[in-house]
Amino acid sequence: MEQNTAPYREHNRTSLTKEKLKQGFLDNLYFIQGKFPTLASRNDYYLALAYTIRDRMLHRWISTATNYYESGARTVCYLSAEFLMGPHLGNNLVNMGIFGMVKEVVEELGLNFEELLAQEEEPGLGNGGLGRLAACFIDSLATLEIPALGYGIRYEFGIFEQTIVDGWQMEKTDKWLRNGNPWEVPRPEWAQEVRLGGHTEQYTDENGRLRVRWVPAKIVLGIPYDTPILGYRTNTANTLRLWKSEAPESFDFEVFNRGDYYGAVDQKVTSENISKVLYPNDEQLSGKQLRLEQQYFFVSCSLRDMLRVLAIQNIPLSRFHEKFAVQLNDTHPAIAVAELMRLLLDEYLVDWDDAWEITQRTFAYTNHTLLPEALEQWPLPLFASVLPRHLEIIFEINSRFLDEVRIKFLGDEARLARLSLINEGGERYVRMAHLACVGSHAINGVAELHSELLKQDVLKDFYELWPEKFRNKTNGVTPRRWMILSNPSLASLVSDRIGNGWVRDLEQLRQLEPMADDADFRKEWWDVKRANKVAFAQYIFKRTGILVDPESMFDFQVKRIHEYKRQHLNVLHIISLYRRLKENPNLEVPPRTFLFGGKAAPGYHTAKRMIKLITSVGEVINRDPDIRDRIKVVFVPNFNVTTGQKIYPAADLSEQISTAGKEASGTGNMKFSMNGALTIGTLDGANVEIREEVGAENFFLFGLTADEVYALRASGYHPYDYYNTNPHLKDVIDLLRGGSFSRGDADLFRGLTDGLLHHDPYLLFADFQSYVDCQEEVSRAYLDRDHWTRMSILNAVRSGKFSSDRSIRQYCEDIWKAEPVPITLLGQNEEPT
Ligand code: B1N
Repeated sequence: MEQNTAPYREHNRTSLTKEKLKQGFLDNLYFIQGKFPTLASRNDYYLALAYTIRDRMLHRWISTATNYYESGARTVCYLSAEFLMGPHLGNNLVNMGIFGMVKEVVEELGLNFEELLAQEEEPGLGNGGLGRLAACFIDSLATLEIPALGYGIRYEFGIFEQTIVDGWQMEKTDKWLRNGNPWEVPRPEWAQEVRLGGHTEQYTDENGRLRVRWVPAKIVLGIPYDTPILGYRTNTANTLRLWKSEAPESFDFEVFNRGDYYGAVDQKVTSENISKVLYPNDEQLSGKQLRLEQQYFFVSCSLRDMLRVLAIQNIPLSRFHEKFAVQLNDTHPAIAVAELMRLLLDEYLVDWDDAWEITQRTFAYTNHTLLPEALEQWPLPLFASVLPRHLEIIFEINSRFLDEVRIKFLGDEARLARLSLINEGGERYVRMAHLACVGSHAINGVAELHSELLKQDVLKDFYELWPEKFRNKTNGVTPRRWMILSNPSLASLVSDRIGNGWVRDLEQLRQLEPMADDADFRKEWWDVKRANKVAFAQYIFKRTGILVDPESMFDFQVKRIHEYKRQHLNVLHIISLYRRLKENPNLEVPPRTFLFGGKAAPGYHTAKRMIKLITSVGEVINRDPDIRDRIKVVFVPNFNVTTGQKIYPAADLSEQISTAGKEASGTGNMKFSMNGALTIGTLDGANVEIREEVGAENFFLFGLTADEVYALRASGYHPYDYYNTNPHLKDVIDLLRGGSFSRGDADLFRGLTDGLLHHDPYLLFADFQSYVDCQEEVSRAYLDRDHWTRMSILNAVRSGKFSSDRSIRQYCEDIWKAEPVPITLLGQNEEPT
């Protein structure tokens, strides 16, 4: 068929003049929504606008696909069980460079642009940092013009919506698809079949070779749903491909003909369950069969999809690893190692050694956590019942692997047991991190400290075996969403001075360093922050009914609620400050608003009680007439990408106070710093590198180091001694224990306080005094507005390292060996042939 798509470029639905945009918008309202302005709802308008923008993305998307097809380029496949994308509309406008124009168009039509943007339900297909990292990475891949696909699951219900009732977290299902999703295109023609359960059989093939056949108990279909991912002001539009599970037929005719109508429908329901809901556990393994099925489901669909592409491009199977670089985002997709082996061995009849070489050269693995409770292991019986053939393959991989270890470490039986893919201590488990390590050519942590600790601790034995596999790739975040889109006033202040080259090359922000000494610039900087705080204060009032003073310091801790992140340490300091203010009203401290946000896993009772602790302390302090104009405590409900976009620009202080050695990297810390917040933090995760970049004098450091934490634990940690010897700490704990923050109910926080007094696994008591002292330093610093603003500017302009563009460049050079493929738009210049 005719290849020339040039005529589409000036089409009503693609042209970028304001007139054509308006016309396109009204056409879409009429022809897609079936509405006329008199009857249209806000959602109709949002959808009409979204389709108008999507129409204008399609030419890049189709051109990108054509270019990749014709160049046969090496492609990065990012496999992730989570993609926390956030709303698409605003981001697409920014990346196309038409944000301002579209705003004008919408306003000229008499509509409220902000309202339409706010109408989009964010696709919350992730828990926290790991899922959001995947989203930042696919943004950077497109911006750097790297051929790439994100592969994941199209959960029908994303991360639950949090409401706060009587101070407690309540969960509501996230029905993000209820009003339709204009950004995705289903591709049923590329559906894949996935087998599950059943058993294996041996048979002899026509050449007399013994082979294995998997006889599954059920088959489900994976339907790909594609979403275009634009680069920032490039022609590239890559693809996020998410799989939805369906039953192969709407009726199982065999069952139906037996008269079992309900049984047939039942099978349909079970199949659809696989992609139904995101597991809301962050850093906690669930061990549920459905979770393993989800992981295998999307991995199998994705690998088969790659094989499909290989076939249509006529690339021989032996070059699979040259065509594709597949990144495993933590162990959630690690079953891919066994699945690619199975596909090659059983379905393509490749020899073991060749299959293994292809597999190892294809995969690379990113570890995201040192927490033992997050390391995925599957009980053997469960694994065997879902993936019987994969278990056999894993046993074979293990047996060959352990032979290699035996040669290298002759007679070291303990080491063999530690390295084995099977945990044999008591109940037997498949260790997914070990499978990922063995099946990959590169293994990386997500911040320098984390990568070092991996080598010393969790993956020590693998490091000693294969030191050459280990890398560090410090995380990053995309400045498109986290600066331009969320903080437009700061972005234009910056661009007014140094142009907009910084958006693709964040290190250019350093050109602004001298401006920290310019009083006029500092005033403008402060005014931007102040306006963002006013806007956020209004948002808080609308959401919680709490009035906060934009003059006060906005001190944020937003992230998943977890003991290791120590939101309760923050609360202990608040109580200590409250006490001191009651005792000494003349204490010279600046007014401060302590803000918290984050979700607790629904089954994590301690985390839920930490939320109740925050809201309870807030209730007392916010009502106390002596104090409420000096400090306030606010829990911002339902922290997600959308609320994050309002929070980071409004922050003065960023709380990054995890126990050293526990937070792999953190990425919120980077978003705060980029937006001019100062950090109070421990030497943990990427905090270490943030402090290095912004300068120790512009960072509030406290607490034990990872080495000191380790040594203290080894020498015996006795939290009770801190309570007995530190009267301030004792007062704080006693207030909690006495019921001062629970309307006299001494039991409400008993579990929390007893846990701290007797175990305190995250060393709050050991770090308490250092934290309180450091907070005093923060307060003093805030009183000197000029100096604070200087530090704020230096934080932002020295955060260039933390662009995800830098992370992705390093992955491309060091792990993926992937090169940019600039996209020629079809119908422009010469036609690709
Ligand atoms: O990954 C982020 C890091 O910045 C954070 O420090 C780290 O905590 C986070 C099981 C996880 N690690 N592990 C998870 C998420 C969901 C799940 O089911 C584990 N998340 C992290 C990005 O590197």
